[in-house]
This record gives sequence, structure tokens and C-alpha cells, in this order.
Amino acid sequence: MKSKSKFVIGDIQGCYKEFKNLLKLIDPNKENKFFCVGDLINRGPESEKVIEYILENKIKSVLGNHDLHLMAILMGIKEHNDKKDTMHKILSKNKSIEIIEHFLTFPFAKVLSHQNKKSLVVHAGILPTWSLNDVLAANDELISSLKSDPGKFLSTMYGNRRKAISKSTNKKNRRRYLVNVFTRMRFITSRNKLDLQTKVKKTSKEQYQPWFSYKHKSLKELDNIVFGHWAALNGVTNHNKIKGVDLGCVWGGALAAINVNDKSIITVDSVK
Ligand SMILES: [Mn+2]
Repeated sequence: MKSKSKFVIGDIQGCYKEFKNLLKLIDPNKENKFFCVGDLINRGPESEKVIEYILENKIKSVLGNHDLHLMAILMGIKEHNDKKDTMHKILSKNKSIEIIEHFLTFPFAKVLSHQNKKSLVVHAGILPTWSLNDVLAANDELISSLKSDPGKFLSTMYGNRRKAISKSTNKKNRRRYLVNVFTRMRFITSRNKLDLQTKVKKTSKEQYQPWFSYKHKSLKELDNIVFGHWAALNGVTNHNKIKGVDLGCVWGGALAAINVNDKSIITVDSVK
């Protein structure tokens, strides 16, 4: 690699070995920059090792639904679901404060600038009707309430709020909706109503389309949008400016990184 590159890494979800293998490929001399798409932990085998590496090396990411879930567990707001969650070893490490403090530096949306171009990184997606300013305003609104009172934010965050809501009406429901857009969204209607159930590639529900299939206002100002969260897509969006980087490493697929400078993708296979 000639000059410094910037990469966005897909959903790691506790796949520490694959994460380290990927870093060897994208950053052999520790001079390239990389940023994560969220869901650093959970479901996978070595979340505690991923967390250790993230804290030690001050790795940056946007917030994913699993990252928020870990914060809620660490703050005693949610219980570790032993049937689904795989974060016991994180909880036993007594690193709650460090983890929460580090995760509180993560945004929901991040603009990466490169060669006069801009890439937007989000965990799940953004609304088609949003300009870049609207994206950043929604991010600021969430981040300021998360930082000012994490306990209150995390305890009122859970809920399947699916319809948009104005600022003045109900703050909790508005936060829930915005968190769902940034961290859980897959299919939406043309009126920005979310389907929070369907996780596969296609939906039979009329009126619902993948969020990236609509015309996106923010693409006037952005070179591309990079997201994770939706493993079933296997990265396929059929959109030249909206790129999925969750290749389902935790489900036996691959861990991917996209080079935002030239859009090339590097992958490592899941370690069995
Ligand atoms: Mn996710």
C-alpha cells in the first residue's frame, strides 16, 4: 500500500482471531487508520479479548445494538441473556467503568474524510429523507442525551418504536425511534416506518423495502455510506454508493474491511 489508507471494519461480534488476522492484512505496519461499524462484541466466542484489544488500542467505532446492550448490562439495567448473549467473561473482568467510558466516546454516525471525499459510517442505516446535516443533528441529539445521563438513556432505549416522531412530542419515543434507525433498521416504508422483525434478505411485506434502496438525500454530499448489521445481505446492496460490510463472520462467513479511498474490500474467513 502506497499511501495511508482508511478502512471500515465490519461487525466483529467477538471474533477475535479473525479480527487479528484482518488487522495483519489491512494494517501490517500500524500506519493505516481504521474505524469499526459497531457490534464489536456478543454472539461470538471471544468478546472479552476483543474488548481488551479495543480498550488497549483505543479503537474507534460507531455504536451498534450489541454495544448498547453491553453498556446496559454493565450498568445493571439489563440482564445478560444466557441463551443468546456470550459476554460472561467481559462481565467477570471488572472493567465496567473503562468499557462504558470508552463506548461513550463512540457516535451513532461518523463522517470519515479522505481526498476531498466523505464517507458516512453507521451501524444499521439512515433515513432516505435525511440530508447530511439531518444525520449529524440526529446523532448529536442522541449522543448528548446518552452522555448527559447514560442510565436514563439506556433504560428507556429498548422498545420497538417504528414510526417517526417530532422533537416536541415524546422525547423517549423519539430517542427509541432514532436509536432503532441507526442501530437496528433493515426494511422501511416510503414514509420512514420501520419493520423491526424481518432479518432475512427479502420481505414479503408490501410497502417495505431495504432502507438503502430509496433515493438518499445525503448522497448529494457524501461519496458513500458504509454500514454493517445485516449479515443476511452478505454485503450485497446493488448500490454503488451504499456498501454493506457485515459478511456474517460470527455465523461462519467472513470478516470484511472496506478501504474508503478506493472501495476495495479485504476479507478473512471465519476461523472454525
Ligand atoms: Mn447489529
